[in-house]
Amino acid sequence: MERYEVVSKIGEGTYGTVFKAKDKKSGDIVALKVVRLDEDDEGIPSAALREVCLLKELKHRNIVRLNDVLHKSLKLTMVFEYCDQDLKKYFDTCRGHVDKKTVQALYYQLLRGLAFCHSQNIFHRDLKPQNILINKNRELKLADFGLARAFGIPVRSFSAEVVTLWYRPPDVLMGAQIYTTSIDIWSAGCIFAELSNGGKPLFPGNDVDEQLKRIFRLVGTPTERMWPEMQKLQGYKQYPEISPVPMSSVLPSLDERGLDLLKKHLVCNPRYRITAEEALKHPYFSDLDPTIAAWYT
Ligand code: Z3R
Repeated sequence: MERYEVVSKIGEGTYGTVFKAKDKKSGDIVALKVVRLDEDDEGIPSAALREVCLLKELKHRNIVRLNDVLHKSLKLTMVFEYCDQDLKKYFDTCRGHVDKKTVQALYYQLLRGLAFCHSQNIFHRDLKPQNILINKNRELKLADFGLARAFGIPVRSFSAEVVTLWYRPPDVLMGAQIYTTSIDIWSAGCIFAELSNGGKPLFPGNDVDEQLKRIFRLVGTPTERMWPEMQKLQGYKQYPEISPVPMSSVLPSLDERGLDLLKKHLVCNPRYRITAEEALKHPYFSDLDPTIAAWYT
């Protein structure tokens, strides 16, 4: 740790505190994520440590680089590349409007990062604007990938902050235990809608019940025919039958292609949600900025 000089505290994440720091050896600015382990625990479970170390190999332009993992006494420190801001802060600075081309460029990068992780069988499970980072060159990077597998998703963050439900799919809200890449696709769809609405969240629920009601008010209550496994979920409850409303009623600035792409994310039955690979090929991206397309050639 002597190698890093803390510059400032960035914030409290789900698993630990994030600091901006300077690498004294290279002069580089980095982000340190410090996970403090419980005094009464034995230390870091070896499975968690192994998982985190595996993430060092997850190298992609749209994934925040994990350069190093340091484990000393009761602290686990992850050394990440530094990015200037997260998507939440970005929304605060853009005062309710993100232009169409920026929405497209950012969402394309988000899907690229997601497709890469999913191809490696790594899920995020807790994708939200606070763990989506943007650097000076308008490059988008996903943070905290794979950490849910290492540490689990807590109900409260370590700093007692309530974990948000806004980006959770209906299957997870109803207690589904089988996790697949489709979880991240639902969350990504919510973020795509939020980007298109200049930072206004799509489903800002305060508890599980309100969260599900907000979802069904837009996409309609799923029927048994659409999602036969729903009633077997441990948290299943019957909700009033509501018909879907057109997505355009809540997303006035998204064009037809964008609305079609979003609709393919927000499917209650996880089996029928679009994949990140498929989403990247959707006609919504047919007029993507060639500079961004060229990053991947
Ligand atoms: C790695 C993991 C989590 C985070 C990293 C890097 N950088 C973060 S969060 C960050 C957040 C801001 S600036 C950098 S903020 O000031 O926009 N909240």
